[in-house]
Amino acid sequence: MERTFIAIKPDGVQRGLVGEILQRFERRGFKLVGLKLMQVSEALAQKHYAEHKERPFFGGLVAFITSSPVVAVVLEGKGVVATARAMMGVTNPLNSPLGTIRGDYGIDIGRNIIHGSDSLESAEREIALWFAPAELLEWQATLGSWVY
Ligand code: FUP
Repeated sequence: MERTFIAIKPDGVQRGLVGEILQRFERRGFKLVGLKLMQVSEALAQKHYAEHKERPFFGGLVAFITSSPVVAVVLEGKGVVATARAMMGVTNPLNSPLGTIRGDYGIDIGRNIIHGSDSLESAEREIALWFAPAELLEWQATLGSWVY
């Protein structure tokens, strides 16, 4: 089953949006397979955002993501990479439709609340970067499910 990596950034954690954001994904039908509150190291931040290392905002981005705890999440489900991105909105919250996470809760591109993998390849890379294999749980809902 497809998996994606999500991070609720320091602004999302500090503003008390963790429960709200996780609830949206859970209600959509996606399954939590990894979840942890963590302090991001400089090294992890630089690896995660390596594609942006020549951009002028790189230093600020690394400083922001390492500034206070982040909630790291792995979600599983049909089409989860693209659907989680659609649920987040676009990079700039001001251009994100109402009803999306960034569109409902953000106004600044540098404080856009959430990260989500942008492709299957990114998801694979980011999950391996942020989680040890033993932190990803295989489990079945014992009450059965009407999602599938
Ligand atoms: P996204 O995939 O939507 O998270 O966006 P990007 O990978 O393009 O950018 C990563 C992060 O860099 C964004 F979440 C916010 C930040 N950023 C800026 O601060 N300024 C920019 O002009 C572009 C991105």
